[in-house]
Amino acid sequence: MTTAKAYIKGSAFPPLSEGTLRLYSMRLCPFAQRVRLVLAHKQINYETININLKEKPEWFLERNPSGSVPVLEKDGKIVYESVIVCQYLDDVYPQNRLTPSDPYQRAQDAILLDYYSNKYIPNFYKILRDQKDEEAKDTFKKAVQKLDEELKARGKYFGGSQVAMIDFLIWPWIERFSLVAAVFPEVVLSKSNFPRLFAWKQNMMSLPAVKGIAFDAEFHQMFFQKWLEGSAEAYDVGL
Ligand code: GSH
Repeated sequence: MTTAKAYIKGSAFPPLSEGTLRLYSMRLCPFAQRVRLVLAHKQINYETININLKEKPEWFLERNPSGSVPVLEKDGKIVYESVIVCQYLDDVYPQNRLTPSDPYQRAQDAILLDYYSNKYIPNFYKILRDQKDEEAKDTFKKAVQKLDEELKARGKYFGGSQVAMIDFLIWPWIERFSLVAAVFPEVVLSKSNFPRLFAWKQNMMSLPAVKGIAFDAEFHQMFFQKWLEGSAEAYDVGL
């Protein structure tokens, strides 16, 4: 749920009923968004408990000692780390399967995800923190080019003709792309700069799972500003 206020340190544990699947999340967290996309795509019912990540409730830290969202809980079983949670959901709820059955394709997707996790995501944040970080900008631009290039061989989606897990794992930082483009205009995600990635973005935005939970650029900007300032208010922005 994107309209529920975050639970903060000292708040009582919200009772969890038997058989209910619960996601500990944060409304603007891109890692949690990966899980929300998979849940939406697979049409799985769940409840959301948003967490104030500046002042975390004790019961949240008991569930994931590293203190990060997303965390999944059901009937005493707890799973965290976004990629692991997404994979777990695809294994437990086989409808609308997202993981390729071909081991070679799975390996190719894992290689792309590894590249994305090491070259794109960290530099995305480095650029936002320091617009003059030329090394970050250079690596980030190469990563965007690489995504565009990959789509030449892969097709409409990174998953080929159908959306796959790799698409949902990549999506959240493309939804937030305008944050970086605003300070690094060379990478504006236009049809002329990165035609395939641009088309992919349009294709993704037409999917019900993506449409249902996307925030617009202004909203991301509003959250990001407060987050950079280290404000505890970031987590309830817009509510
Ligand atoms: N590797 C983790 C994953 O993939 O789930 C990263 C998750 C992550 O960094 N989540 C952020 C978080 O919980 C919010 S977007 N930060 C709070 C903290 O680490 O203290």
